[in-house]
Amino acid sequence: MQLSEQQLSFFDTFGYLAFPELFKPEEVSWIIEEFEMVLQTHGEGKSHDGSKRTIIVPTIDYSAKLSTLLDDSRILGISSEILGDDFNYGSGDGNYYSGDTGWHPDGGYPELFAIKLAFYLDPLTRDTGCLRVLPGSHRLDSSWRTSGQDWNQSQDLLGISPTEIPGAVALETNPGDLVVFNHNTFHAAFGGSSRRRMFTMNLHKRGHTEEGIARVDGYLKAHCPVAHGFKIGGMYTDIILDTAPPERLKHLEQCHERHALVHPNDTILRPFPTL
Ligand SMILES: O=C(O)CCC(=O)C(=O)O
Repeated sequence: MQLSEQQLSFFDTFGYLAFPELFKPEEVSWIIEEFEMVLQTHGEGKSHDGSKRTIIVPTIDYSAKLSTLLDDSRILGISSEILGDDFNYGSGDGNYYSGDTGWHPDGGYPELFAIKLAFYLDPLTRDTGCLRVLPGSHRLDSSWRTSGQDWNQSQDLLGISPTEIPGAVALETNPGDLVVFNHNTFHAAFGGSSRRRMFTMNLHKRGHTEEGIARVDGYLKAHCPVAHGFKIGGMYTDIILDTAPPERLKHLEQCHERHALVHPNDTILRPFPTL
């Protein structure tokens, strides 16, 4: 799948893109089934009572079938066009969200480095917890950032609710839609249920220079499973590695290797499958 020049410009200008109905209903069925298996079997899904968010990192890595999302021509097309075809898969989380998520970015990189692919598994509207973004906030020199405002304090500071920030966009979604955003883009969700299902795939540029590799290492310090408190013995599970066709391995190689250097005490050394 190729992105048009307009889509690439839109992403560059606003820091997000939405892909309605990217996955067919029959695909959505198995995606939800596998997601539930991961949350219930590997995560704390069984004890989710809605009082707080239940999260697991990673998510697709625990399912051979969900791992194939990393081989999917639509995902590969979108991600390669934005990040280059040697992008790294930087893990991802699976959630039963509960309640609001305030405005925040996932990073503050000086140029495009990392994106999040977000799969929401329930129909969501602006009033029931859909993702919202502040378009253009991925740019460090945008007024969203330079103003120094804490957009979560808008009621006190500006007399408006954080749900009513002018210019914010509510990305209403149905299962099967995909939302992609730059890690720098401010995002939030308001009014959701106490069991809002969502998982992500985080992807970033492969490091080719000393500076690029240092940025990958910095990413691993903040975003890999162990950085979120999930000690799985490395960057990835055996499932995602051992079921990988050669093309997928390209996206796993660098983080697998760098994880052992960045988190030596939390890496159980295992051979990387041969490319
Ligand atoms: O859907 C949400 O509540 C927000 C998701 C989010 O903040 C994230 O994935 O970084």
